[in-house]
Amino acid sequence: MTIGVVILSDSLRMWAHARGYEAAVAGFEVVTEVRKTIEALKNAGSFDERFFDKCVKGFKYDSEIAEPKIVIMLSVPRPAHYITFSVAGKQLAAIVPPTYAYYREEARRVRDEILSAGILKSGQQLVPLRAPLKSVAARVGLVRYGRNNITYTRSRGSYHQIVGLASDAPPGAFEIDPVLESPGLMDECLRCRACAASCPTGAIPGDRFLLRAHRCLTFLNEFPGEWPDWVDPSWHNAFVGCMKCQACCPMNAGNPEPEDTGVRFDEPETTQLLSDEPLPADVWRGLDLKIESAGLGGDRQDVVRRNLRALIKAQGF
Ligand code: B12
Ligand code: SF4
Ligand code: SF4
Repeated sequence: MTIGVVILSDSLRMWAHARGYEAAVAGFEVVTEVRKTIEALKNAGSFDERFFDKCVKGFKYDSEIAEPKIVIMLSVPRPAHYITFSVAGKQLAAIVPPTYAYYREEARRVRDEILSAGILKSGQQLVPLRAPLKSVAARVGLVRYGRNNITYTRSRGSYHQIVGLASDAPPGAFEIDPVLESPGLMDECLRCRACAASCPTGAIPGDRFLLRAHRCLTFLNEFPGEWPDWVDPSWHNAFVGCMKCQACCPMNAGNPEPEDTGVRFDEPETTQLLSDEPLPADVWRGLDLKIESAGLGGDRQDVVRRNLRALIKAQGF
């Protein structure tokens, strides 16, 4: 079965190409197809309840536009970054994996650029898509899944951010092509298991495709709470998130080295962050402002300090 899709109008294609992005446009009904797939997975008991409630239940599969007609899906190349901390006279480059730094800013910037490029007609709206972005992007053929459940493009491997937008621009303004019935796996994954072998937590299963997301380090370190007993302290490898199943992937071999956010914490500041004592509000505010300037907005004090302590211990400082 195929359902209607829209190929890029020439202006969007040229605009995206000039910036090194990839783009696809589809009728909004692709979002309903994704919703059905995720409901079927839920009904089959495929999700850990806690993970589903925190990360999937909230999707509205809609947008601010009452009657959206199309989705515009973009893949924007993103590097990893790092923030520097100072411990015992040594420097620690704490990795911030691709997409975290300046995440919201990137999505806003891309939308604003499309609006000002004159791709849509005057009066046509363009707003964030409130739906599972990988699932939609894979259905419209923009990306393919890796065994690690992260999506890939030919040019940037998995180091890219998916930006999803909805518009009331009529599909007729674009050329039409089929939407994939089911999302595709990269051919390379058929002969490779490097990511599954590198995942410290066993989140990438051998008996099914869907990630056991409640076991993913990222699920643990993006949210508050104690580390579960089964987490080995040596597993932590990033300031937030985890690089293990992307760093080992041959499809990421040509990607650039992590970029410096330019944010540095000197030894007294790092010591304050690492102490067990609650920080006075003004001290935390100063430290948090620095973290925000690395494009990591709104993280809680307990999350930041817990993650940093764990990373420093894992790196043997
Ligand atoms: C919730 C969430 C998480 C959760 C769950 C991750 C997951 N795999 O679902 C946690 C907190 C663990 C997480 C971790 C990470 N995340 Co995250 N996350 C999201 C979020 C908010 C929703 C993802 C989602 O929809 N999950 C629900 C599941 C059901 O969706 P799905 O994996 O697409 O499932 C489909 C497939 O399994 C498919 N399917 C089913 N059976 C089969 C069989 C085959 C063979 C195939 C091919 C497919 C297939 O059907 C499912 C339904 O459509 C999105 C942002 C957004 N708004 O969409 C970012 C997003 C997915 N995350 C992102 C990133 C970067 C990460 C991390 C890499 C961060 C890090 N560690 O550095 C890790 C990757 C972990 C991993 N191995 O997947 C990026 C991914 C970009 C990319 N290149 O794909 C996103 C898209 C944000 C963005 N805008 O760019 N994340
Ligand atoms: S490491 Fe191998 S199996 Fe995993 S996503 Fe990359 S190519 Fe696929
Ligand atoms: S991000 Fe880390 S913990 Fe999560 S699946 Fe990949 S390797 Fe495993």
